[in-house]
Amino acid sequence: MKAFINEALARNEAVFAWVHEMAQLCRPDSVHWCDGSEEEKELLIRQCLATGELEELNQAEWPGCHYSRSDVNDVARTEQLTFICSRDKNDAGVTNNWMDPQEAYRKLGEIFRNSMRGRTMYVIPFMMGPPGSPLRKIGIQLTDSRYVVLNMRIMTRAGRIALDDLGASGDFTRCLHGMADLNPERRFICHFPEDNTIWSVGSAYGGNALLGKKCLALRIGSYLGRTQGWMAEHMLLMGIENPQGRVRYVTAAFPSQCGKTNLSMLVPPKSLPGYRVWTLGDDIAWMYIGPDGRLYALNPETGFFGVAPGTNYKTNPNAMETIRRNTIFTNVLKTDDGGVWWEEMGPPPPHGIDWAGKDWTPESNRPGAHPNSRFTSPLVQCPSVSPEWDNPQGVPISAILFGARRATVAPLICESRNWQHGVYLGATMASETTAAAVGQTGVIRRDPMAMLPFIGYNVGDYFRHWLDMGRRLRGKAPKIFHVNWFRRDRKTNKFLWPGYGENLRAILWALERCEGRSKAMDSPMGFLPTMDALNLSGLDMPPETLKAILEVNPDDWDEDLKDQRELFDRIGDRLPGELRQEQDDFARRLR
Ligand code: OXD
Ligand code: MN
Repeated sequence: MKAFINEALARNEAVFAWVHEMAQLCRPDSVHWCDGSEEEKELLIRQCLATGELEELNQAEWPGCHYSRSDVNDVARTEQLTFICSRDKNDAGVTNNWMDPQEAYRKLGEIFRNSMRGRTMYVIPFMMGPPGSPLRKIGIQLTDSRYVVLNMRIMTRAGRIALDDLGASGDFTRCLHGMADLNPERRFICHFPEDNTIWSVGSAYGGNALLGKKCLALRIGSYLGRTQGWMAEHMLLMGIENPQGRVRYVTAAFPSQCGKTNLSMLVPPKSLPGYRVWTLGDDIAWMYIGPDGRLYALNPETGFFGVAPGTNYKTNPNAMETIRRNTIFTNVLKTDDGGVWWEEMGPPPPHGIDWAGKDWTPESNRPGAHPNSRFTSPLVQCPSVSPEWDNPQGVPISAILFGARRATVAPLICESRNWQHGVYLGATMASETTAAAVGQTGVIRRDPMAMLPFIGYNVGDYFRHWLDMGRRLRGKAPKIFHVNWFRRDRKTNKFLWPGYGENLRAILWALERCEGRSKAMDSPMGFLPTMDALNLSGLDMPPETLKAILEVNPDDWDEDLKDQRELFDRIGDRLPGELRQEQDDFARRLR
């Protein structure tokens, strides 16, 4: 290891100087440079088992898997403590919390000061995006959490590979992370887009602490994407192979916990023989315009940080297979035989230790797993992993889906009239909130492009960037659709659409539309499948139900339009006029 460090430091003055400066601030007892080797992983795991940071699972049943329980106050993203620290407040925009950069460095600096005494500071060089990709980015994360190191090793290309790629360059994202005392009062996740820097303190939760993910790949990524002409989006990436063997690629943006992981690993229903889904990513897509003028996408990550509850062999068999090995389970229930369990996984065990470390039985009357409990698993373990998953060029995109969780209002699927209208549909997305972020669940909030908590700059400028990308794609832009798998019956409140594998039916219609095939009818919101256009073979769906799922009811939209207008008004003068125009046109069509 020594040789590796010396080599790296001899080559890169900027890395050395920065690590030194941060170590002076945090004062760890020692500094460990992560090389990404298997020996290093074994060592970290042994140490974690000794300190209790990880618990052993039954290695015969769950080979290479470990269990982690977080602090009970540290179980989800904390959006209220997440800041964009641009020099000008207006550059953060109305959807972000803002802190003056100097103030943020000072405030967090005080919390970081001496906070690693008695601990080791790990230096994790990591790469987002496949080696050789025009979009790949290098980050270096400093952290005093071994759990974070082990997770980063799954979620990113971590270690030597990243430092080698960086060479002598100073072009890397400076990611400082520290647990401090895990006190929510002293927890801040700050992004300094103009400095390509992230400081996160007081949390070890994935979305707050694995800085390659939301912080770099989305917030800093979206900022870099705008300045460099590409896009960082909260989207899954999947391939759909038809019975003739042709694969087309789709990205889909859904808010957290709305089924991106399930959709990306979808197993086609038996009644759609010959189709196959290929998984490339379940959370983040980076997109750029390729040499042929088309939009290409790649997944910057190498793993899944998926929501456990609700995952089972019916809802997502590919995820269940993926997580059988080399997985870190966080805040699920640990069974007495060294296994794991969560709500809806299958029959509950008679007894276990719950996510908060307490005895649990099915009679306990509270969840055994935290609703935002997670698995961290390598992407390559997924049975449906696409052979293209680490193609440095990415894959060409045929369709973009914007999806929301809405009990009413939005139809199963709706095709936008053109790119600009599609951007409007994305910009005005709204969804019911979930447990992925601290706060009330189940309330409707506007979540533009499912990026509300992740846009690293002014949302008005973000919309402008989307419109500009469409212009640059000049007729080669993918078609944009809005989807909603979560519509409910007005009377019974039951879901109208079966979801999961059956969602493929809506996507197949979208892909046919991309090729100018299949039938559609006009509606105020956009084009809907005609009653006979969706392939519903083998699905027992009464026509009334289908009609209810596809309904666009002007009365329902009144409230929503008001709320959309409020968002647009709040955005103010950075809102592109084109979107206001689209909104007016929509209102007119509804009337
Ligand atoms: C996630 C999230 O973890 O969106 O992917 O919260
Ligand atoms: Mn996400």
